[in-house]
Amino acid sequence: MSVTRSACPYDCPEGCSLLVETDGNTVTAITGDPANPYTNGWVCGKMRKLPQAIHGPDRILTPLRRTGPKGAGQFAPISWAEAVEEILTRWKALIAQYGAETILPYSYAGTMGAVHRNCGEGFFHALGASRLVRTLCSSGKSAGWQTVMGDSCDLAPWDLLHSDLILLWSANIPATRAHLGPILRQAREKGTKILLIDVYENPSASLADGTILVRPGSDGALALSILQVLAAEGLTDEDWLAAHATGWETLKATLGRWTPEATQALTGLAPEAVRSLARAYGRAKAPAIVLGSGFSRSGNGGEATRAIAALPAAVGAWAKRGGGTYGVCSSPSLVDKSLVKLPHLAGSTQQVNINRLGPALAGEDVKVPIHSLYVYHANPAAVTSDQGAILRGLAREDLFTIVHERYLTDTARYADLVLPAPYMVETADLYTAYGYRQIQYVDPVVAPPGEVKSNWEVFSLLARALGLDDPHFSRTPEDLCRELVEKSAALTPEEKARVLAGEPVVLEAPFPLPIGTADGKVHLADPSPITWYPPHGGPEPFRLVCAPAIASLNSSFQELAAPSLPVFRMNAADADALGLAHGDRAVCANDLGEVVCAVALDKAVALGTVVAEGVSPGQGTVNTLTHPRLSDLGEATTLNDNTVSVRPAG
Ligand SMILES: Nc1nc2c(c(=O)[nH]1)N[C@H]1C(S)=C(S)[C@@H](COP(=O)(O)OP(=O)(O)OC[C@H]3O[C@@H](n4cnc5c(=O)[nH]c(N)nc54)[C@H](O)[C@@H]3O)O[C@H]1N2
Ligand SMILES: Nc1nc2c(c(=O)[nH]1)N[C@H]1C(S)=C(S)[C@@H](COP(=O)(O)OP(=O)(O)OC[C@H]3O[C@@H](n4cnc5c(=O)[nH]c(N)nc54)[C@H](O)[C@@H]3O)O[C@H]1N2
Ligand SMILES: [Mo]
Repeated sequence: MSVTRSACPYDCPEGCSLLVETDGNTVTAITGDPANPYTNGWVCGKMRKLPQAIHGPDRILTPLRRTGPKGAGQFAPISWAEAVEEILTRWKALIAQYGAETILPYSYAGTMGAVHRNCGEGFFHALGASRLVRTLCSSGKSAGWQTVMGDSCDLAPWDLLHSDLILLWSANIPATRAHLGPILRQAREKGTKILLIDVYENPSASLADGTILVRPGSDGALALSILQVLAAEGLTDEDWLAAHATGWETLKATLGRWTPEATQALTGLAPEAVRSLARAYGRAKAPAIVLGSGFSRSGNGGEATRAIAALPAAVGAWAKRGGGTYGVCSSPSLVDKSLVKLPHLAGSTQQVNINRLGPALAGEDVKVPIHSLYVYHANPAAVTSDQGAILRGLAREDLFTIVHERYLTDTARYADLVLPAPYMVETADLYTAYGYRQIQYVDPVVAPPGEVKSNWEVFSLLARALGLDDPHFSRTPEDLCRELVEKSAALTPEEKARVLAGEPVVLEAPFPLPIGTADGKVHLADPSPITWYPPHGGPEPFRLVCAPAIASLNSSFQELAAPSLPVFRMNAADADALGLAHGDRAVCANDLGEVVCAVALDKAVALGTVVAEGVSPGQGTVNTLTHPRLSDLGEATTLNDNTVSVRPAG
């Protein structure tokens, strides 16, 4: 038995450092590495189960060619030479007919490694393919934050030990920030008050003193009401605002519109509840907001982020240790990923927004029609909005689809060619966490099984086959990681040496945190005073929200799950009015389609709201009901901004 250091590759703020136990060929256990003080020797249940996935019976081990109808999942093994030859022949013919923009790469966050996540971008730039605008997750939040705070980063998780009031705002700690749990418990033991602000009583409620249930899409209005009360009751820090903010007087002049009475119909909150929340926030010594992303996946998500970002400024929280926000931008870029993404090779090719794959495959949004789709470390048939449109697109006979995957995902089932992909223990890469300032280089722990090739290996192979002779494509991931570390402007020579020796390196957040705007000030009215406007919404009576599940990560870990009906949570009074009891089957519907689900009533949910935790495999999942509309700022997903009707299943 041997134990080797590795790192979690998944798209999760925790960025855990791992110890991987093997018997030489087989991974027998995965635990947390105590050398990373935040991971602190333990990892989530998903990661502990990963060895079963790595050595699972359904793992794809060779390239596969489709032998049945698209979507049927019938394939026969072929060699890499045959797979590359087929890609070359089909792409050359398509490029001759339509130009290289007819090829659309589709990738998101199956792996967060600096090399394997980003290397396809360089390849597709060199090829001249269409460009994917990757705004599937929290770009609305980032864009809203940027207008107020510029490139500012926020607190380190352990800084919250200095806070005396923590608002868990649209964040599911046990699911997506598990290592914050012990910190929050410790803070609470010292007397810190913790409140959850969400559309349902997510598992974070167990860490909080109370839950405030808001209507989806109303968070910006709630934040403006808090600002209104703070200003009206003299709870703002005028000295800090005068020295460190611009636009406060302009914003303040608009706040009369946002009294708790005026926003009650939007948020569903009694004015007194908002006043007492505002007073608690205004009187706290060092209030912190742990800000998740769910609220921002909305047509008004960018503006809502601006309103929430104004709160710590209004009370001067950034000047107090433990005051401010955690979870917005928790790490500056520690390495320059353009070394892998090669933006200098990008031409002015057409762009396709990642959220609009369905429309793009139907010929909308594009000048050059898409006739080939190359999917790697993403599962759009499951996770991207408007599943119906995506499945119709993937079923097109005139679409040549290649999917680089580890098992037959919903997307891979529609591929013409499937290429076998690795788990992180089989590759070298450099990981930078996004929930705190951490960086770790990892070597492979075991050899890849069968004919498995990493993202980098496949793109190098295709680059050579296509005659893209840039010497970049002959490099190795190890060599690229070394250069990324050596050229880092954020690390000291000593830190670089530790990273290159394979140690997890964790950095502190400076105090006070520098404000990352050009003038070093928080912008409260630039380009316009912060406001609230309605989300996209829709005509159906219930608002549908997607929330993370504890046992899966988007569609990752589905390889370990048994197929099941999607579970939709509702408010008990709403369910009662529809004649629905806990566990009943119901149909949720809107103009995009219908989903049969099991209704759960065992957790409090805001009135008029339906919550779908996780993404279930197969057709007719929650993303059947999510529109491919974009957010106000950042062109982001609006996954949480849809309406549905609900009826008992007949
Ligand atoms: N176990 C697990 N871990 C994960 C993931 C997972 O799916 N499962 N996903 C990973 C990824 S890709 C990401 S981006 C992060 C996400 O991590 P977070 O940012 O913490 O999670 P979100 O998906 O944004 O959802 C958090 C909460 O937002 C709430 N919410 C939705 N709409 C609204 C609203 O309008 N207002 C309010 N106040 N709350 C709302 C949901 O009910 C949910 O409880 O976690 C990562 N880690
Ligand atoms: N309904 C609903 N929809 C959602 C969400 C939700 O909570 N609910 N979450 C949204 C969010 S926040 C995000 S970020 C997106 C995430 O969307 P995606 O980035 O598509 O994430 P996953 O569903 O985790 O799928 C990643 C796939 O990459 C594969 N993979 C992993 N490592 C590698 C590798 O090294 N190489 C290759 N080729 N493949 C690899 C995995 O097997 C997996 O199938 O989903 C969004 N969609
Ligand atoms: Mo995400």
